[in-house]
Amino acid sequence: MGFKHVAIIMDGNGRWAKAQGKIRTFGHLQGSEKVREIAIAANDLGIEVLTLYAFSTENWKRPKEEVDYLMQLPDVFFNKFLKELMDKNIRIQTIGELSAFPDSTRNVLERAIKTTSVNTGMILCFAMNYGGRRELLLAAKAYHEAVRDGIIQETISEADFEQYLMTKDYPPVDVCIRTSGEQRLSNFLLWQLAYAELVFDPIPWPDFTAEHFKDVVREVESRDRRFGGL
Ligand code: V0D
Repeated sequence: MGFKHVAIIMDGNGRWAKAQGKIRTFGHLQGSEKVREIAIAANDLGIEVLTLYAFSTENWKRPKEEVDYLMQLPDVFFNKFLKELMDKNIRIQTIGELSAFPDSTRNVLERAIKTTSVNTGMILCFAMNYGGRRELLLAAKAYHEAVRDGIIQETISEADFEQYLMTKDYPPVDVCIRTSGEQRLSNFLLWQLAYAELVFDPIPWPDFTAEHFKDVVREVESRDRRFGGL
């Protein structure tokens, strides 16, 4: 039984570029090419949902030029890859608060979500202006309002509470991979990673390959089978 939901913290793009004397945005562009490659590999493996940490609630603190560059990456990405996503039957979705993005970025995202909504295969979910604590705070607020308005009973069950998370329509996260060696969650999917396998891989995201990704996922699946079940 293969994994249904894989999450990735795509770290190391800026450092990778700097290490070869290039500017950070060159690493981001290279990183977006890897999104395509790894999404296709995940689709090949039969994964149902691939959630990628593309932009955190902390990323607004980066220099304006870098943020501006990142804001147009979705457009560059879809101009190059939308046709291939359609061919592979892949659906684009997002988690996070899109309202904070410029209209131009939001329009691109909304168009891509709509265009690919006819597809029935893997969901490629971009976490955009996403933070795990923010998600939990918004869920707590919505949960409170639903109890207050008598929409749900105050049973405080985990299953009920999960319905207020941004990932409510997705299967549980089986594994989270962080590239480039840092061993932290950095506010990604805090609730969802409670039981997930964690992989901290030293390879920076722009050097990650489809073959390596498949090896990592298969290795963790066998780890999970040996220690997880009854
Ligand atoms: C930069 C590595 C694709 C991480 C990957 C706006 C840092 C490349 C997208 C993308 C980013 C997002 C949504 C979408 C289609 C594509 C992307 C950002 C950064 C932040 F619908 N790559 N990518 N978005 N990087």
